[in-house]
Amino acid sequence: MQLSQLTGAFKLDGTPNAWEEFGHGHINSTFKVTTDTGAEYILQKINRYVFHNPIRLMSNVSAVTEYLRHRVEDHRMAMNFIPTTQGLYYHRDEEGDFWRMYDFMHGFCLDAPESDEDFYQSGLAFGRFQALLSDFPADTLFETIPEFHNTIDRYRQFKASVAADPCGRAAGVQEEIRFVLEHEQVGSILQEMRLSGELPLRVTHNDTKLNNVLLDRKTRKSLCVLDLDTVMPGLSAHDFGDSIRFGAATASEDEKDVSKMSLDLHKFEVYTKGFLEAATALTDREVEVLPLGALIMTLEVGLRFLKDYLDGDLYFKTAYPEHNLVRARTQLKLVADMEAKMEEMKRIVAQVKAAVHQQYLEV
Ligand code: GN1
Ligand code: MG
Repeated sequence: MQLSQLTGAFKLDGTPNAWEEFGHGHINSTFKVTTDTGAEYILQKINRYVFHNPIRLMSNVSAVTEYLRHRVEDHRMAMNFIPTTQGLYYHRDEEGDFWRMYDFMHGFCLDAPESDEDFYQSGLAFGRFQALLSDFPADTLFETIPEFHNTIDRYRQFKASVAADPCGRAAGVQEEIRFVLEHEQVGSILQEMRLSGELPLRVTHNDTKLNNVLLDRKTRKSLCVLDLDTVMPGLSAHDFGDSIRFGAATASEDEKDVSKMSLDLHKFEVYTKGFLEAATALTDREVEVLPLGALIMTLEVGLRFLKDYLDGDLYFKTAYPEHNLVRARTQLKLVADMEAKMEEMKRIVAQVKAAVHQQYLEV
């Protein structure tokens, strides 16, 4: 497939005269395209093995970005997708692959925070995303991955894998299985609150890691969040929780020495500050359950790694045979540490909330 053939389908400023592979994403194929007028774009092929319905995915992404674009003061704070000559936000090529284009965004992303300020900026970016979309009708969005954070369903699937034990691995991980099963009740709390309507359905990002935040090159302040493919209806506590699981941990997700894994309460506070300063539309109940969001997201991911280990490593890419088990153990260790620090997390959230409230009164 000639790239020039693809870019011809989109309404661009000028004629493309240069393109190169861009970034290091693991899901979509990405190219940077420049035209003879100097305009710069990103061209991306959507991975259809991961996303089964690219048309509905693009309808989510375009609806959300369009909504955001009308609510930000600087155009660099929202992605801008380019329509095709037919007025669509995707082009389907002869091989059935789906492509999209958007304006190239100047800035940079980090894989890990280099300072408290970086992590604070990440909290601000995801909090702002939450606030800007607080009036967007979340239930009009399509679930790009159905039942993604439905922990009740995740437990059902987990028990089925334990019972089937297709690789004969269950006997070797009894302690981990017991830990997961003992946490079923706490693991289901948010899903039950979602079902009862106690927590509102929000537009959630579902991949709230720092490397999805675009930072300004000069000021290093966060501009916007990228990678909107998993945007769908969900709970604000999930987005907060996944940022904490990943960014406020003292070790990486696949650290083999579990004794190195714990929750860094200072980092927890830094992120909470950014998130709550920006996510001004959350209800009191939503703010109250944020620490629970951190614990439940970590438990959910630990359960998914352990289930995948039992299934024979079908879902997550692994670099060595025990990789999923190692990941599961570090996540479960982090769950245990979060449980021990639950009261402190709650205290920090309440304190930050009061301080943010005070700031607003003083302005
Ligand atoms: C997967 O590949 P990545 O990092 O974008 C997974 C997340 C997990 C994460 C654990 C679509 O995300 O849910 O939290 O691995 N994404 C999907 O590292 O399943
Ligand atoms: Mg991702």
